[in-house]
Amino acid sequence: MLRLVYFPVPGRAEACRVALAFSGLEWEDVEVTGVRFEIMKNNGELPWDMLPILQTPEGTIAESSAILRFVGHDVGLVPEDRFQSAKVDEFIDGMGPLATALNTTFGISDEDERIRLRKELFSPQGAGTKNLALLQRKVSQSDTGWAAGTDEMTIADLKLFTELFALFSGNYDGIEASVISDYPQLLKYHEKVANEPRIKAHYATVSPDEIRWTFLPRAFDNL
Ligand SMILES: N[C@@H](CCC(=O)N[C@@H](CS)C(=O)NCC(=O)O)C(=O)O
Repeated sequence: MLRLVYFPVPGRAEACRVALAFSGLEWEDVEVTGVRFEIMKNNGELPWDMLPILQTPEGTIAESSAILRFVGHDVGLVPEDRFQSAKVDEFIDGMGPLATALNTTFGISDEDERIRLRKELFSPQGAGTKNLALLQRKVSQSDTGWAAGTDEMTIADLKLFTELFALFSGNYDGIEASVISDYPQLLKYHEKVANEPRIKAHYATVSPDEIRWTFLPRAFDNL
């Protein structure tokens, strides 16, 4: 039995959740509060003091990308070809700066300041804007339309799709959904992934007023 432990939001666990859902393996989606997180941290249950973690019969795996690679092998979302597999890893590692840019706003408890910082991130010179432009360039350069230029959808697509578009769900105050309308190639990519049959089936029961609305086909049509 596998147990994926994270907070009750998509965040860094969503790609792993999707891969686990595809896997047919027996697994449990364990959503914890901040209090429970602190208890787990103080008990030494978190290898790197952070979530998500995946608890397996052999021990705990931390780091969302490591978990994603671990599960991805079981579901055919990691190419067998070594070059393609390396390109998938390259893409996943290359997404790091976007997460880092946002991390600077997470610990800010002053709401006005947090919103100001996030708006700055997506201002013309902001780090968020720079990263969205870079990601748009990457997907535009892909011959196949999949993030890492692979023949089929991979874990790089699960990570890009869930982590990028979740930013515009309204869960992050100061980040407006309209930001993404400046990136037509990212919106095209959104439709490719959202309409991939396994992804579409996975989110089929999500309604437009739920936090995962950004993963639905045509989610951004009315911007
Ligand atoms: N590099 C890690 C980052 C994980 C991370 O930032 N986790 C955050 C939640 S999204 C966390 O546990 N924050 C609690 C804290 O830092 O106290 C990964 O990708 O798994």
